[in-house]
Amino acid sequence: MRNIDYSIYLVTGRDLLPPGKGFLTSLEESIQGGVTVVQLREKQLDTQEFIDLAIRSKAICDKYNVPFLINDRVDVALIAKADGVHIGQTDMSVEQARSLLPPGSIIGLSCTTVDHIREAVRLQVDYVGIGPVWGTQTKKLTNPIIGVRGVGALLAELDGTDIKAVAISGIKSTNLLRTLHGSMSPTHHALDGIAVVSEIVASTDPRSAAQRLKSIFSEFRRTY
Ligand code: TZP
Ligand code: MG
Repeated sequence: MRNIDYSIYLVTGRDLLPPGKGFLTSLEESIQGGVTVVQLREKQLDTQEFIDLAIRSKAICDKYNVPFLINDRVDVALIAKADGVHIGQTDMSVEQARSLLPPGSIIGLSCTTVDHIREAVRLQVDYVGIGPVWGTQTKKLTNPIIGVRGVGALLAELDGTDIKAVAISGIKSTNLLRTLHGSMSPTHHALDGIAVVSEIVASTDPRSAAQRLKSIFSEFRRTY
C-alpha cells in the first residue's frame, strides 16, 4: 500500500469556479497552497470532455507529485493513467474496479454507515470517504447527515486496519477544528484528512484557501 498524505483532499467541481477563474489555474494554485490529493469529479461533462480534462489535470498533479484520482469512471482513470479511483456505493464494485486497474492503484470508497465501513475493511480499500459530516450546497445529499459523532463511530471501525479516512461535506476553515476534534472516535482514531469542494474551488484565491486548511490541519496534528 502506498504511503499517501490524505490531509487536504480536493474534490473538483467546475460549476463552482468563480467567474473568470480557469479550472486548471485553480487546480494548480490549490496544489501550490497545499492540496495533497486530487479527485476529478465532474458529473456534467460528456465522456470525451471528461477524458481530456483528466489528462490535463493529471499533468498538473504529476508536476507536483500529487496523487490524482477519478470519480466513478474506471475507464477514464485507465486512459488518463490516474493513480486510482473513488467509488460510491452505487458505482462499479470495488472488486470489479480492482480487476480492471493496474496493481497498486488507489481505490477509495464512500461510506455513510458502519456496514459500509465493514465492507470497506473486508475489501481492503485504500481509504474511505466518510460523511456527510455537515450540510452542503454542493451536492444534493441522498444520505442523512451523520455529524462529527457519526464520523467518529465509523472511524472506530477502522481501528487496527491500514485504511485511511477522510470526512466530506460542508467542511470549511471555520469548522475544520471542530470537525477534526469532534470526529475523533471514542478509541482516539483520528481522520487522516478532509475532502473539500467549495471551500477551495469556489474561492477566488484557492492557494490561500488550501493554505488555511493545511495550517489548521497541521495545528490539529500537533495538538491531538
Ligand atoms: N459527497 C458528499 S458531500 C459532497 C460529495 C462529493 C460535496 C461536498 O462539497 P463541499 O463543497 O465541500 O461541501
Ligand atoms: Mg459515484
